[in-house]
Amino acid sequence: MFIGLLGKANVGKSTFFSAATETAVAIGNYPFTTIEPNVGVTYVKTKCACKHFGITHQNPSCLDGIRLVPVKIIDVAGLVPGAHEGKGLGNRFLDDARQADVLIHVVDIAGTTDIQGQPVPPGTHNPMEDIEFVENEFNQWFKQILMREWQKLLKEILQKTATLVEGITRRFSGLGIKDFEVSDMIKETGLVTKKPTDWTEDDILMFVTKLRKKTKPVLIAANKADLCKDLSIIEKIKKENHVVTCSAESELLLRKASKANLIKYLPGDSVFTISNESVNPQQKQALDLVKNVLSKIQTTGVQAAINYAVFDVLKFITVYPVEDETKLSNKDGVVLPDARLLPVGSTAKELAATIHADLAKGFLHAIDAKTKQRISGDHVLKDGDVIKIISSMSRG
Ligand SMILES: Nc1nc2c(ncn2[C@@H]2O[C@H](COP(=O)(O)OP(=O)(O)OP(=O)(O)O)[C@@H](O)[C@H]2O)c(=O)[nH]1
Ligand SMILES: [Mg+2]
Repeated sequence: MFIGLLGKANVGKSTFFSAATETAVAIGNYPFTTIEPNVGVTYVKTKCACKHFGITHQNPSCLDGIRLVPVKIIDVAGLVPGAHEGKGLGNRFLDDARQADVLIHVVDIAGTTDIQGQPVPPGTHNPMEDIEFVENEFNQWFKQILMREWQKLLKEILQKTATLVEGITRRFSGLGIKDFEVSDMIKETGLVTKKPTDWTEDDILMFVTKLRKKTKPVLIAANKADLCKDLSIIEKIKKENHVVTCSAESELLLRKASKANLIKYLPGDSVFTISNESVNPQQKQALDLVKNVLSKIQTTGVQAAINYAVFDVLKFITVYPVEDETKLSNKDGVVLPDARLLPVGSTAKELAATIHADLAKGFLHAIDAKTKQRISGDHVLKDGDVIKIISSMSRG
């Protein structure tokens, strides 16, 4: 599970990253503050399985029944139009984010930066232009991967050393794209009836655009919403995209204040309380500003975006492997020690494989701790399942 941040230069990607991971990174109101990628860990929030059993347990990942599950996140260099031709920092950002399962496209919804990422007065720039050009750069990057190898690929097909599906899949293997996804897309686009030698450049662009949308889904984080005078633009974007309204800067401030024990705040909450008498007037003023932002957009949207990307866009589920289905624990007696994010449709055997290859190899059956029923390897798991794997081979 891997989230990539994507977007125009100077829109707040690193601010989002810093808030989400609680790590300090370079942030600046000018384009190309970030050059080398920042990699970190953030958490999705979900209901812990302890709720189902009505138990309490000591686990730093479970806060009053809310489970925090770690997810890797990467912040990369920003984009400007023409990145695929080398403008700005070029499209190295995509090389850095190519393994991402889902992308959060950070957009300056308040229009405070021009198309090159230079600061301008709020409302001066139309964010719709940014959404369009960033998507276009993303598509062009996909297209280049295929175009630069197209003649070689045609030769392989002619010499029967590879099929069309094999040839395309190999070119996209660095992006984690599977052969069935390529094959499905060739059918879906109708290109299955056209000889590869007859595919035009437009056919290739159409094909990769659809493949990109399917394999690298995007959630738009409508950021800098605190500066946005007319939030109705978000409703328009929602008609064709997954969108979450955000103020990464507000989240960063709340997380820092919470870390400094000035406030009580849980990421994703719509309220916070000042818990420390020693808050100085400047801090109080900053916190009051954030309070105003929350009254306008409910939550800062950072936690909501991470959850939405994993659970709504990717449709992942959370499953709890245990070694003792009665005590719901591992061998050391730790209750619900582990929570795993899996694609919807994952089976008990696939869960075993995420723990250890040997567990899957020697898989005999599994036990659903909620129902105490024995389940087979191809049993499809549900969100919140607590599972014990029985295998003839132990892990490691
Ligand atoms: N008002 C407001 N400002 C924000 C928000 N998020 C980021 N900023 C500001 O926007 C500027 C750019 O932030 P960065 O996080 O460096 O942006 P970036 O997209 O990583 O920029 P590059 O690395 O240059 O592409 C900084 O001045 C941030 O303080 C927000 O939600 N609201
Ligand atoms: Mg940055």
